[in-house]
Amino acid sequence: MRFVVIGAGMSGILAAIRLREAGYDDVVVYEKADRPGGTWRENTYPGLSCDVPSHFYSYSFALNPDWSRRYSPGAEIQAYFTGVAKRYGVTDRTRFGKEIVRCAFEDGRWHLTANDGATDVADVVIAATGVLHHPKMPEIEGLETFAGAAFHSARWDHSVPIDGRRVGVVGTGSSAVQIVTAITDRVGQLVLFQRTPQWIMPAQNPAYGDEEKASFRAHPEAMEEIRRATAQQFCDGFANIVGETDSPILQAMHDMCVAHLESSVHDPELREKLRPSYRAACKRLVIADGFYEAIQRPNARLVTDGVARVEPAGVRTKDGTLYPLDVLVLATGFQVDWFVRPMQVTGRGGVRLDDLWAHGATAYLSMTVPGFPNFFMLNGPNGPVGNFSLIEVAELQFDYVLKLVDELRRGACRELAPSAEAMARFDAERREAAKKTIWNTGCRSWYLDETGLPTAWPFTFDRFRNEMAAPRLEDYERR
Ligand code: N01
Repeated sequence: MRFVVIGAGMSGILAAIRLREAGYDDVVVYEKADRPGGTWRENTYPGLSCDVPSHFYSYSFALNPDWSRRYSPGAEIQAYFTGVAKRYGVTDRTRFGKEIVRCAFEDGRWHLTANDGATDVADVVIAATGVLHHPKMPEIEGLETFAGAAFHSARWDHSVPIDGRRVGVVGTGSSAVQIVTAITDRVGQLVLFQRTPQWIMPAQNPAYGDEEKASFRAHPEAMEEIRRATAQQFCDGFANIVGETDSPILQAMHDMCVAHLESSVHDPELREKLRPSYRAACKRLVIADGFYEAIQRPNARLVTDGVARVEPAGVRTKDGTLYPLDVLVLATGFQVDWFVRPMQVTGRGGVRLDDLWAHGATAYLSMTVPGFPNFFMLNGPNGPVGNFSLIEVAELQFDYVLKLVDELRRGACRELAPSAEAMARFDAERREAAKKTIWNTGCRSWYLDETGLPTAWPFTFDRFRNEMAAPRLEDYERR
């Protein structure tokens, strides 16, 4: 069987490694950029790090004794992925600079076309195209008229000097919080345009010393134990209780965020501007240290009046004030509902995935779609994306995919896709459960679809683990 993996980010690297381990030799990876790394290649903004502890945000088979901190910086994470890809031979099997733009199921196989016209044929496609990938540019009048430099947080322009200059940041998500924390003491003036305040959970981020690293190297089981214990903490402390909005744990989390705000911000007026009116963890919880200190520096200003438009000189807010700026950073998030798109995917009978997803992307157990045989998505729609290690999610998903693929290998069938009935049942249950989650308690966030319903895995993480342990073959149409 020939496999094509689309994307050489975290989950594409994983898929390529695991396929080889499972004895599948005909595996090729397509990557549109010139290097692996996915989101960690694209995001290079100052202050970038991962809010999942590094020993948990690592592949289970490639633990890293050299992580510098509990939450290591983005460049280190990118170097980790590049290193793993090289060490496991994924880089050699990747065709860089080739974006797959079309993927069509015809005559029982997948026919792929790249942006340069190159074609390929595969029996199985693993779409590892990422979630937080396509920048979402805000629709702000006059943005193109700005005389200074304006760029999205995921497209940081390092040729633009920021030291001593007037820098505006739009947004208050994880990206903006990290950027503001990192640059406020460097810039001349920092203006943060906040549409909605965020709850911020404090994070202790100690460095690992040389002795600790040496000990990790000598005793890898210590890293395994950290990974196991952190996973358990994340499950008990959040991923297992997203559907229990009256959980005392969620209340304790809320109280911690309130205490963080109240003990950190001294000016009562600023404090109230920074105080959200919704519950902690309704939006994706920001886990960070230093933001409140940064925003209280004399050269920082929090603006809550709402952006009216951008002018050549800066940003004008709805109250008529002009904030003159040299640089404008748009930390405005991602097109989280695109998944494999803009790639054109057509399944059996020429059905377009775009049409199927016209009112929101869905997938059976977040990986497969009826009518799209042998097409598996990692970190696809409706998966557990909230405050958890997506590596753990992708590893569990891939173990499941391998079990399905083994059905093909042993000749039980040639085509495998979920039944329409299984998809409908899963989706109905997911929708019902989504209404009862913490994400549905009165805030706007990237977790919500266009109707306002949370799209992420609404059940416990334990249930996800159980589902991934063994496919229910009766839910698949096998031909
Ligand atoms: O994006 P976001 P992000 N005018 O979508 C505002 C992961 N991540 O890049 O809240 C004004 O969270 C928008 O306002 P509002 C993590 O999963 C992780 O920060 O909608 N404002 C919001 O404040 C994270 O959740 C890490 O009212 C506008 C912000 O822009 C995800 O990536 C680090 C606007 C967008 O926030 C995305 O985070 C970074 C407009 N027109 C990212 N449009 C860590 O591991 C949007 N906004 C720490």
